[in-house]
Amino acid sequence: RVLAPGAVHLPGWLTPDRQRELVTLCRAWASGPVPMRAVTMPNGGVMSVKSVSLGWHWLPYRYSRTADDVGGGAVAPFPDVLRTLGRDAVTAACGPEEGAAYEPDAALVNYYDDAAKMGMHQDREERLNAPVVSLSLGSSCVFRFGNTENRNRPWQDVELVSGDLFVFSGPSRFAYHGVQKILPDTAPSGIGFDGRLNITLRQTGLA
Ligand code: MD3
Ligand code: FE
Repeated sequence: RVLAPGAVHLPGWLTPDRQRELVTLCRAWASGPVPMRAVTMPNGGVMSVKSVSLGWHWLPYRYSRTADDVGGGAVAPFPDVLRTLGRDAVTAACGPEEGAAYEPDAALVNYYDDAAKMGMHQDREERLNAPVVSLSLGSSCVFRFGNTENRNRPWQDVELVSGDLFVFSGPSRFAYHGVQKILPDTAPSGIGFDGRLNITLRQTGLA
């Protein structure tokens, strides 16, 4: 379950009930003040993943309080349910002291259809090295966990399944990572949507 120091995978951490509850919440967040949309990168490329942010609006290489690429409206506040879930997740993966200290203030909800992928990247927009919490819902994927030096080998490919928790902290916080492929028809029955959702929680260090 420990892929590398600070990279902890807890399969099936979310109960089926909790998974369905989060899917319902994602549905509401996806139609909030900032609609779920594909982000356009500075080079003009459009991501195949669709995303919506809570707390802070993620754009390539920065966070803002307003959705500057989609009308400039205010971003929905970071919900208490995710603050509690984040602390429970970090407690489960890292222990109670780290869990109690965790103050996530941004959530990024990513939606993958069966063709979507995410290239190898680092998450460096945050000013702190607090843990990143990742929760997977729906179809499974092949997640590629790389090294902290570059986007090349060595890496480890891990299947992330609906209900899995992954926490990235300490020496793994700035590792390169990506989603290689979605595995069609792997969602648990009754999940209520097609494709894959991933919720990441972050502590930005911004005020
Ligand atoms: C490892 N999302 O939103 S979650 C992202 O499944 C992102 O949607 C992927 O990468 C997804 O930036 C992977 C797992 C993840 C998230 C953040 C990390 C792994 C990480 C930060 C540091 C190291
Ligand atoms: Fe990432």
